Amino acid sequence: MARLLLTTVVFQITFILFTALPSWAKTVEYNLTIAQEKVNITGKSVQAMTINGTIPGPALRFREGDRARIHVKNTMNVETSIHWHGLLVPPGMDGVPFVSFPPIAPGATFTYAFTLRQSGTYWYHSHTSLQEQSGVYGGIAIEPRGGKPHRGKDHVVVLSDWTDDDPHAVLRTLRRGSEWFAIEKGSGQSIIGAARIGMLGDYFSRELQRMPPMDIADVAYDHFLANGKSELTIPAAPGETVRLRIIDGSATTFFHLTYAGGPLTIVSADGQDVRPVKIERLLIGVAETYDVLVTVPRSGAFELRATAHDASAFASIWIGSGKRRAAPAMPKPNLYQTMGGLTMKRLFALTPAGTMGMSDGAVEAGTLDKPGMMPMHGMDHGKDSKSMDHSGHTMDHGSMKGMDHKSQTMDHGSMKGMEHPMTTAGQEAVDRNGRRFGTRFGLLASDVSSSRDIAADGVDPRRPGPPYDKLRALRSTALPRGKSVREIRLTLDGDMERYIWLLNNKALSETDSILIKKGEIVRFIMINRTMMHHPMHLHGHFFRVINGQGNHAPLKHTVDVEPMSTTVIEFYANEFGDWFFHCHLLYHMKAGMAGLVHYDGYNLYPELAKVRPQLYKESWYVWGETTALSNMAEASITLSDTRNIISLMGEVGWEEVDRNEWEALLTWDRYVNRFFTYFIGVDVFGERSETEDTRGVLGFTYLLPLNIETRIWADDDGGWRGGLHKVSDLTPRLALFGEYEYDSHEKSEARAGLAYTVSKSFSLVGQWHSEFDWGGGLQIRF
Ligand SMILES: [Cu+2]
Repeated sequence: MARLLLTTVVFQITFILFTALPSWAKTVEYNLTIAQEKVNITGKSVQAMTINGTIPGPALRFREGDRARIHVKNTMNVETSIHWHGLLVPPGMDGVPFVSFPPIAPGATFTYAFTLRQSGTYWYHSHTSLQEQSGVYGGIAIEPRGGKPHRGKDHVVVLSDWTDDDPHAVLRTLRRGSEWFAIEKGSGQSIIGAARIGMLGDYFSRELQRMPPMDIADVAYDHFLANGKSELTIPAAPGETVRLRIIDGSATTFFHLTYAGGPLTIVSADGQDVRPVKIERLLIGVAETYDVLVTVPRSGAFELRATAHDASAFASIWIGSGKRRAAPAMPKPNLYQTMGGLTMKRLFALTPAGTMGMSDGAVEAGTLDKPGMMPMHGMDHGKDSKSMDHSGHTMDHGSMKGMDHKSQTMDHGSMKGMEHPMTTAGQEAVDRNGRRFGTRFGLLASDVSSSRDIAADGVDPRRPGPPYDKLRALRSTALPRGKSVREIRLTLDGDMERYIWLLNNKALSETDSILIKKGEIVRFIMINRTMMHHPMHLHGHFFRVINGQGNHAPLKHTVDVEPMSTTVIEFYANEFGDWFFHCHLLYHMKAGMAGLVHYDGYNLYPELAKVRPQLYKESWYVWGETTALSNMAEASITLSDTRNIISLMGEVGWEEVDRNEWEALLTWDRYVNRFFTYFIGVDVFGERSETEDTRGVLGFTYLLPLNIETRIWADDDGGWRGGLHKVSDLTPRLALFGEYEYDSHEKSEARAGLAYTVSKSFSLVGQWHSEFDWGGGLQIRF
């Protein structure tokens, strides 16, 4: 009773503080105007989106306790929004279209008003479509109440990634499964590339396990930026220590930070002070912020280098002036690294949408509790395989045994199967600019993934994972006792080739809300079953990251869930409302890796309720290709969303046959997972202008070990067809392909050939066909 009374009193005081506007609190106003305009970042003028005419927008400065009034004016011809990333605001001020409010219409102005309940480094960005990639982001710095102001001695540094391409074109390129970005940034994997560094065994082991080639970043960028520039200078005198408020405002890029003048001292993470910790290499995830102290040891300009996670390029922040001293270069990631041995179970493990051979049965919190890439030996025994509850997600077992230590073990040393020779010799130069390989046509010119200076992520200390185990909150972050605990298990799933990204195997469009109740402790157990990092962000809350620091677990708003690992977070549910929860890789979020956290009993005002369904709208993507050869021609067009793939394919051949033979196939596939789809369709074929037959077909596709695609169908004439298809990359640009098809009505058909990728849209193709003989020509993709 006494505790209850005390709690009430504390809440009352807090309430008064935040609502009564004490005399020292002031109102701080900003006007932000979002506009479409041309910018020139790479030497080429392209359409972008700016805030008050710049990218990034202005850094907003406040003091804790201030009242913010921010007028956001939309001068564009599309809707927009601004979300205050990491700020504790009322649900209506959070700025997520259809979740917190209806979007800001073209020509409209929306005024955000909220009291700053916190201090620290945060940022803001558009939460509409892909606008963040176009430039709609900026930094926020909030001085602590009563504390000494940092102003003048601190610098907001917003890191970001830049592409001259329209972000929608970027996403379409990803959705069609194009390997172009990998070629452009040099991360394409190939048989000859693997052989070059003696990792053919790993290459085929991966193929055998039906895994796609791993990559660390999805998109090839033109530039990486610090406050909108690839080189930034921060003044500092010799011996001076400066505080950098580093914000990763990228759409998809993690950065490794290295400093020429010694270690970095982390003093704050995601705006929350932590016990100062010195670190040589800091991996900052998308949407995270770190305040770091750097000292200029003597006269000169010392480089703080922000190298993109895939080591494709970097941005430089020069601290001080005079002679330039470069920061240590990052080795490239070893992408050929596979994990663990082969078992029959792993060969055929059917994961719902995972790119890895981990079955649902093996998904137990704890079995994967190692950060970074880990051997998968532990995943094979699907002992006590409870099938996952896909419907409700909620698991109300108050038993939390083992929770507090399982996810703490960060045993980087014990990773078997990772001891591949790693050459440390000859650091190969990394350019400051991205995309260096799009125009290099040498056989292996673009193959830096098999360069000499490579290191395994999270295992080699030169490429560390995020520093979470070292973060310790200054004050206890223990949650109130005696509350009921709700455990919510979330698998992070994806299909790299179709580029769909899911939570609990569902895209946002397919989900119900994640239901929680005010006053309970909510624990998210996030199990990443993909080979990519996912920086998961919960709006409206800080959560504790269970990291081995007990009561001093750090508070964060965004946490990287590393490939094939589990991360546990927990928070006291005390921010009544609806809040977005999603992967902060922009294209992952857009592709479906998001959910809505709903407080039981929270009601929407009618205007918002009316537009809420738009949150769940699916996007369709369309692409096509046509191949014109000397002996035959082919064309296809594909229309697809998360679960549907509608495609029309046609081919016609004229060599070695008396009359032109043609076939057209229209199919509608339902995607179940990366390994299995089923379809219905119509197959029409004939000679010249005559149709020989039209058959209805019903069938499925299945992915075999070695990534061999099979397709089997039955037709309404009582026959069937079965085919095998395989593509192997000899070099990143040169692919060998083969196909064999058996048809019960007629003879079988086979083809094989080589395709050389010239650019994003063109390939040279030479192929042999069992009916139409040899031919060569061009493929065009659109
Ligand atoms: Cu993601």
